[in-house]
Amino acid sequence: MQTSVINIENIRNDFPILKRKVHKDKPLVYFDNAATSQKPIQVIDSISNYYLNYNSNIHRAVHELAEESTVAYELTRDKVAKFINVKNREELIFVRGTTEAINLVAYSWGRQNVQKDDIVVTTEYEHHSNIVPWQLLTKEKGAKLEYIGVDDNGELKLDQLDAYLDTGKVKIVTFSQMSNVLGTISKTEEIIKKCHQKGVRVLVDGAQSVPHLKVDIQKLDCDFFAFSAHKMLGPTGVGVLWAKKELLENMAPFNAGGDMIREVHKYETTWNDLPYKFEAGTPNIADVIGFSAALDYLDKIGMDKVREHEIELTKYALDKISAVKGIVLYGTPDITKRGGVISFNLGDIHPHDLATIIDEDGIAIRSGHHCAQVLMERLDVSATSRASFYIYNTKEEVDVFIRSLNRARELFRI
Ligand code: C6P
Repeated sequence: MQTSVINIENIRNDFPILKRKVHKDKPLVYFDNAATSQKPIQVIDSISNYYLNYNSNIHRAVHELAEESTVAYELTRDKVAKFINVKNREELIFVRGTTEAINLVAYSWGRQNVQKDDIVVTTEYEHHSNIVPWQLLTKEKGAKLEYIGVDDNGELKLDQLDAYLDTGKVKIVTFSQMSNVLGTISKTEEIIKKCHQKGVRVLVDGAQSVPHLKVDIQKLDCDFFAFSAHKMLGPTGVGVLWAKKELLENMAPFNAGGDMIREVHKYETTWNDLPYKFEAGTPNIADVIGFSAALDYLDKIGMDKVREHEIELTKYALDKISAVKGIVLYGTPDITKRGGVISFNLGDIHPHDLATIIDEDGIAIRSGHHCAQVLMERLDVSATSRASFYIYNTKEEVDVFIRSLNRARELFRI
């Protein structure tokens, strides 16, 4: 059950859900990790331990439980800082997920900094979360939203970025470090450098990259970075926005209410210090604490090994799936330029039909537009099927998947 890199058997023992059967007697093959990953027992235990033993609100009371929960919540912030190499912990804001992080930037930074006729640049392979907030902003401001195109290999056409930057009107460039459909890994550092040479801000959507690659914020030197805990063994409802301190200090709050204030008077309020200025109301305490255990888990394996394992598994899967009659694959065949995500179509089987058939064999994949309809238009398809891997997936599971695809192919006489 090994790849050459990590001991998957030990890892799988930590994930109770992987022992369950679906459709009565079929072992679960979970290939929908780009949507959300499974959770190890360490994460589940840490959340129940919080509720069983020290459930209480944070940053408010002085009693022992409140002290314990505040310490545990703030410890996660320190761990996130270490995990993605952030220097100042106060630059890390807990939000509900990548979607909320991007909305926060579009709302708070965008409304102050983007004006009529300015340009916001995104890409054709963005998730809707990195398109719609910018549509709202640019429409409101009379600004323009432009797209960096995707070439036939599934890579960004960076000459188009150069052309946009040359107009002198671009205020922010926002793109995902790894596409959730094609798996393409963006040339992140190159894009950031190009933008900064022209004084343009950069937001990186790390929803698909942080779970699978070693990310170093200080090295990247972007301006904003967003990701979600639930795609990296953590609970749902927790995400992180990192932003440079001077930007956060000059931005207006996103949500207003408790904890984000210093003083409230009848008609005036002053804001709390960072990061609390952007964490209004009682946060998702239990799940932030659970996220700590997820970070420990990944740290223990090592992100280099996570990546190596996925390269080996994806290469194996690409070799096998390419041989399936009628298969159409999207994205680059160059394994060094992509993550563990394989989008495909099989003959003229609708992806939802295909996903339903292979689900009968216990295989969970995603089908549809993957919240990336702009990319679907670019690929000239209405939908694709998508298999996405993580640390607990095996070559044996890939074999089951390929057998199931061939069963579907035979059913449809392809
Ligand atoms: N993509 C997928 O199946 P949230 O839902 O806020 O945690 O993450 C949104 C998001 C933003 N950017 C990228 C690149 C993403 O992949 C996602 C989530 C999932 O592809 C669910 S739609």
